[in-house]
Amino acid sequence: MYKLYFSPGACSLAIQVILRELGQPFQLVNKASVADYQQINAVGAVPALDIDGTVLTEGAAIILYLLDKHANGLLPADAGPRQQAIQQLMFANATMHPAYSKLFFLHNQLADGAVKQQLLQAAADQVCKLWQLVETRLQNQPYLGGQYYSAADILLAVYAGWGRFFAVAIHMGPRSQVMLDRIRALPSYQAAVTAEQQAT
Ligand SMILES: N[C@@H](CCC(=O)N[C@@H](CS)C(=O)NCC(=O)O)C(=O)O
Repeated sequence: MYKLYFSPGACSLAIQVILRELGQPFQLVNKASVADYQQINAVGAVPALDIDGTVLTEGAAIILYLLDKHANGLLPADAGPRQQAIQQLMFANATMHPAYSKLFFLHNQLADGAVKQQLLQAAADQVCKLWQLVETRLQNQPYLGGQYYSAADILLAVYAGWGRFFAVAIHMGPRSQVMLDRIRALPSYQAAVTAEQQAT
């Protein structure tokens, strides 16, 4: 059985949602409950997915592994749509996530004051530009990949919740809001949030 290492509200939530979408049983382990988590993932980050003693790390790699292994509608099989879905997944994981990570870094490292606020605003402006790209992408389709939601939409729904930690405005357009609301309303998403609360 899969064992998913998570931190509440972190990007590991998306992995849990995907495991539920795939109908796969798993055990949740809060990173905070592990004495030496670096033995699990030397980087120290979640998610990490233990498969019978073999640990996978890096969220996008874990997602691609799971979507290749289990039948699903989240990753198309045909080369063209598959490339697009992977591109959107990487946009979320390797572009949007690091943009939010800058906010966390500044928030944690800098003393409160004008400089901190200025840098947080600059980082938030970058995040807003990326949400504008999402909004443009959703001009003629409800989800990043088209008519159906994909792993990228699930990741974005998790990241979108992070803005509340910072005293800066992060604007998302109306189409993005609709997409995010739909993803957050998925039974898999709702169950994942509840499971994290119960496991914490
Ligand atoms: N490139 C990694 C980044 C993962 C990451 O930044 N995870 C955050 C939570 S969203 C984390 O664990 N941060 C705490 C830490 O790095 O110690 C991935 O995609 O899995």
